[in-house]
Amino acid sequence: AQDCQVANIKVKENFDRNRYTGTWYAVAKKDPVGLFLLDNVVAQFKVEEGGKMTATAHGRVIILNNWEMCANMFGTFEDTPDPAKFKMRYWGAASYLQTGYDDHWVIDADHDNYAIHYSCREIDTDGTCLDGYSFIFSRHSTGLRPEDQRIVTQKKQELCFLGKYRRVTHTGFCESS
Ligand code: AZE
Repeated sequence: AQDCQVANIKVKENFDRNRYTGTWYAVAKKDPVGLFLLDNVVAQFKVEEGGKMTATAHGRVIILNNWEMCANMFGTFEDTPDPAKFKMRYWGAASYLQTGYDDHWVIDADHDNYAIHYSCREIDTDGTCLDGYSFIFSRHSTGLRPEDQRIVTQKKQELCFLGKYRRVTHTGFCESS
């Protein structure tokens, strides 16, 4: 059951940032309002000496007047009392890319195959998410394993984002950078 209240969304219990490190391929995404990563999205998570989580990500974007490029992005994560909930400060390698400060919640992850990310940027007056985005990540560039699909569909529903995801294609567009 889900009431679509952002405050009631369940996140991964006992999230282990060390097991989350390494490469994650986005296989599906729900877009926020405005400019966003289009496809070829790959994220790389690290835990720094001292324990802080950081990440890099790239993805194809179209900015300004139809200028297609690969956005190389950086993120640093602030811890919160919940080990699976972070605040992410992010910025681009180039100044004309986006900067921001978003929630970054790990909804679920088995660490070895799939991960489900969620970020609500704006909560509506009724407590539901008015503007948010979400990534479904896989350790495998080929996509999710069939056995993980059911879990992911269930979680998409709990996030009240079911039917709002698009597949993220990987064409190699960002592989040279
Ligand atoms: C995320 C994985 C962890 C690191 C970062 C992520 C988010 C990046 C963006 C980038 C947007 C760029 C745009 C450029 C024009 C969650 C994928 C930094 C939201 C729109």
